Amino acid sequence: MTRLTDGMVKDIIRSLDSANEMLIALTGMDTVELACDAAGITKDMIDLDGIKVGIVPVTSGKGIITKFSESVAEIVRRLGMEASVTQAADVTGLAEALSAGAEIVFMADDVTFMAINTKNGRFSNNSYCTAAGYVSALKGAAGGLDGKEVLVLGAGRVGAIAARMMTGMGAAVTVYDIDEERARALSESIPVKVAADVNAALIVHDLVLNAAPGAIDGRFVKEGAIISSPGIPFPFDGLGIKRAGTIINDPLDIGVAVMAVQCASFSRLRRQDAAHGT
Ligand code: PYL
Repeated sequence: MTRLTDGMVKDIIRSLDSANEMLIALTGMDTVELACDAAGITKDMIDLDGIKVGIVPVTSGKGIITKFSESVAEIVRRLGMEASVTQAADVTGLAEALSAGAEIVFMADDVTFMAINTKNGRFSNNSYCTAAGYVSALKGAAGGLDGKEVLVLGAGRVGAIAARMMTGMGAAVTVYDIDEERARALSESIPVKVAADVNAALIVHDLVLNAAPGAIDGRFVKEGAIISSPGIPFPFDGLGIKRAGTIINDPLDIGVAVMAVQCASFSRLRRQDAAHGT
């Protein structure tokens, strides 16, 4: 997982409105609808208003990323929840959030980013939720994935989860990873094909979920391709942007929104029977 930097995070808050507009235009869903879809519920099944959320800065490893916690808080506020960043960091910050009655607590070190439901201890993970969010975005932009061919770039945490989800939705998934062994290992646990050459695979796929850290050579992006590409750094050159029909990308928004909705669903669902697979 590529670690965010201060520079990548500094503009998130001011770009949230346009990111939401982009989502509606490209997928037909706003951030709340997409987050619910990814969490396996519908908006009418949950009341997000006023849920108390604490975001606790964590100083371990490479330390605090400027405005990371504030960005998470703002993304969560836009879902209707009442989010605040604790004054203290680490364990003292966790104690502060719990004492303030937080129903959900967000914390991230350099390896794991999670949202914990304090009512029952269940938790959401950023890798799972980012994969689910970007699968929902691709599904929305493509008008469904059942019976469609999808290329997944990267068989790491996000790519492997996304590949598993999309095969479960009836997509014919091909996976490429720079470490072919990792792609092969995945193909032994789920019915995916393995691509040996990234450019040969890109040029024949209309639907792509990019969960790899490297840059993409725009010359091989198929004309009009729909590309769902979480995270940072933004991997497309000018030619890639020109050739693609749709590129869905953000540094943090979708993953955090799915975490918040999924974590809230662990204690707030109106109708337990209707929830399907989260
Ligand atoms: C959650 C992001 C998405 C991509 N990479 C992940 C990352 O950068 N993780 C590190 C987050 C560190 C946060 C720091 C703080 O400010 O509390 N511990």
